[in-house]
Amino acid sequence: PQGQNVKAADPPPPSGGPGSGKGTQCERIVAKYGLAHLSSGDLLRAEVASGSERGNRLKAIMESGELVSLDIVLELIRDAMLARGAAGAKGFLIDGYPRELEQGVRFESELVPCKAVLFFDVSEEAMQQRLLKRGETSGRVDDNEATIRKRFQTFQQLTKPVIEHYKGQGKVIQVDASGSVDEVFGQVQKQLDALKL
Ligand code: B4P
Repeated sequence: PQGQNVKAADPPPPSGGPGSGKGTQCERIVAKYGLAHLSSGDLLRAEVASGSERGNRLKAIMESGELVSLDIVLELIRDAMLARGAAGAKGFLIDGYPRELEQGVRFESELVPCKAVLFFDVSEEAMQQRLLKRGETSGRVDDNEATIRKRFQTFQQLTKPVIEHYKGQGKVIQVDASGSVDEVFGQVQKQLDALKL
């Protein structure tokens, strides 16, 4: 399999609907636990910002609220893990991935098994409010009402089954993400401390 030389410790990939606060929590987690943070969304946005032809195609897909192709995301993540692993990362926190079951299956068979999956659970109403608030200043092509609706559908159809899959393996750490950033991080710390990363 490709990428067998990724040697760093198993990643706990965070999941959660769009606007659940995963990116926000990841920043705090890496600061405390010394993991390398890779966000599939950030990697994709960097590709878009490069102005490449592939980036332009990705931008259109992200604007529509759908998922970009499996192979492109896996390749971006693999390259980033190899780069960060070579730089001595002790483990990876992979943010926004896997977003469909096949992504998780291929990640674990081609790269490395994951240790845990963080799921930030919060209502669609709260997620929508957060995303619309961010949209006032973010300039992101997907922080608008129509795209947010589509992102929620994508989450229900494709990403929810990922959580069920990992629940079946006993790997899901579920966090109530309805509170403030500090309250949510308090719960995250309790759970991650128990994992002894
Ligand atoms: P992402 O970049 O993952 O976007 P996101 O779901 O909005 O999460 P993000 O981490 O940015 O926001 P957060 O919830 O922390 O994906 C964007 C698009 O890229 C996807 O739609 C898809 O097209 C593509 N993509 C990404 N990964 C992919 C993959 N694996 N496969 C295929 N396609 C992929 O924060 C949202 C807002 O809430 C922020 O403004 C934050 O400040 C606020 N907030 C956070 N916590 C809060 C709290 N506790 N209280 C109040 N506000 C809070």
